[in-house]
Formats: sequence, C-alpha cells, structure tokens
Amino acid sequence: MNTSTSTTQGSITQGVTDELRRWIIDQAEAGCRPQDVLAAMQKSGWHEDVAMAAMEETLTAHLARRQREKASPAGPAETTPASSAVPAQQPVPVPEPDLKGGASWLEVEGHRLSVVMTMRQPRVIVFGGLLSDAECDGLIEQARPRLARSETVDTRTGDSEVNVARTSDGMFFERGESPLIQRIERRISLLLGWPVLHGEGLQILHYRPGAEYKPHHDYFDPAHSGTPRILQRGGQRVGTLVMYLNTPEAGGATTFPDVGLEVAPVRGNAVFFSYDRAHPDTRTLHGGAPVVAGEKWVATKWLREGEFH
Ligand code: PD2
Ligand code: ZN
Repeated sequence: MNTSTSTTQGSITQGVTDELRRWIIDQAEAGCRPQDVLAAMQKSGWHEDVAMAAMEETLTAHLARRQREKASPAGPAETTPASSAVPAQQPVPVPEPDLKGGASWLEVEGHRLSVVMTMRQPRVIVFGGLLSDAECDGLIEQARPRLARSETVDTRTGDSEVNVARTSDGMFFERGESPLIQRIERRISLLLGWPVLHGEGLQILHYRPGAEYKPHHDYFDPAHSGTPRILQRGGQRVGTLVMYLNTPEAGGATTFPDVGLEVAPVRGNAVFFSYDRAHPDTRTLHGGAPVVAGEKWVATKWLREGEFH
C-alpha cells in the first residue's frame, strides 16, 4: 500500500503517495517540462494547488537528499549533478527574423528597418529604425501617467515584487490595448515570425540618472519553486526585444557580460535576443547599464513558447 510521506498535519499534500512522488522525480529526471508534469497531474484529477505543492515539495526534498548524499563520504557515489532533479533543458524553437541572403534591410508592411548587427552565440540582433519617432513618443505619452516603481516576478512565489536590482519606473500595457500598441505588436510578430498571442504585454521602463537594471536572465529559473505557476501562462520566455524610445545623453547601454557586448540605446533602434533553453549556457545574461546623464525609456516585448494568457 502507498503511504503519504507528508508529516505536517493538515498539509494539502497529505494525500500524495510515495508512488506519485517517485513519478514526479522520474518525470523531472527524464527532462519533462514542469508545466507538462503539472498538466498531466491535473488531467488525472489532482487539484492544481495540490499538484503544484506536491511538485515543489517532492523536488525540493529530492534535491536536498542528493546534496546530502554528495556531502557524505559514506553516501552513494554521485554520478549526476544535484540539479538533475530540475528538468533537463531541451532546446525549443525560438523567434527568428528571416535574414536569409544576409539582408541588411527588411521591410515589414511598408516599414523599412535596418539590420545593424547580428551575433550567433548568443543569438543577438540589433535593428535600426524599428520604431518611428512618432511611435516612440506615442508609447512614452501613453505610459507616463501609469508609471510605478518597477516590479519583477518573484520566482519563488510567482508574485510580482519591487526589486532592488531594477531602479527604473515601469508599467505594462495590455496586449492590443490601443491602435498604436496593435500596430507595433503586429510589426514585431511579422519581423520575428512569432505569433502576437505568444507575446506578453509591452512593458515600458523609465530610467533616471543612476538607474540601472542589474544583469539577469529573462527566462524563469526552472530551479525556483514558483516557476511552474508562472509557466502555466504560456510556458517559458524564449526571446526578448528591447526597443529604445529615446537616446540618453550618456550611459544606459544594454550589456551582455558573458560576451562583452554593449548595445547603445538609440531612439527607434532595438536589440533582440533569443534563448532556446532556460540555461546560462545560452549566454543571454544581460543588464541595463546605469544611465549617466539624461533619461532612458525602453519598451520590452517578452516572447513565450506558447500563447500568453
Ligand atoms: O533597459 C534595458 O536595457 C534592459 C536591460 C535588461 C531591459 C531589460 N533587461 C528587460 O526589459 O528585460
Ligand atoms: Zn532583461
């Protein structure tokens, strides 16, 4: 007979059997994505909250066990890293513009833009003139009255929180919320070959002198317990497009420390990068360098694997 290993009186995972815990570990070690494991559990009748808690509890305990085994000389020989409890990272399709023939210009529905720079690993592309001056001004104007101190997603809980690593003000537009937003989202979708519905709402950030965005990855860390909840809304992020809405007097470059790349913020230009796995090996660590003089406005479009809802 299977018995519950949960000892906390009243825990929501009390009904979770050892057999199910073993199955969760097997799925993780086989490389299944957390959202797929969660979906399978829900399909077989587990309530979402219970399934999520069971996954978190099981994988956290499994990781701790492996770490203890590794630390103890008497324990079994460790052949795989402790992080193997986290699903292995399988590459997934990512957004990518059609640059065949080494195009240095592209036209999207009559809007002409330039390809300023491309890099393979990490995949980074800088576009010139992605937005017109009027579009940059329009976004700033619509965002300004709605700015608040920027929040980032707390990957332990899946909630938003004010983050000291980001000293800008920010806001999110709803997807398609105005004709201007619709036009820009359609252009991005056609440019990158990625459905509008897979995009998060546009985020606007406003940096004052001294403000910065410390280096980070835009994908959600699979090792964090809140990640499965975040991934339910369209899966992982697989690409980022940062569009510059003005040109700061000095500073404010978007930096890629792993490869020593700095992209100067120039009004209307944009930097795109993609990541086919939620892993630092993608070398997509990036940050917003401190603004030295003037201010910096950007619009960010994050692209998910699936439909974002
Ligand atoms: O404003 C930037 O340059 C920047 C840097 C890093 C924006 C983001 N990340 C982002 O919005 O994810
Ligand atoms: Zn970022």
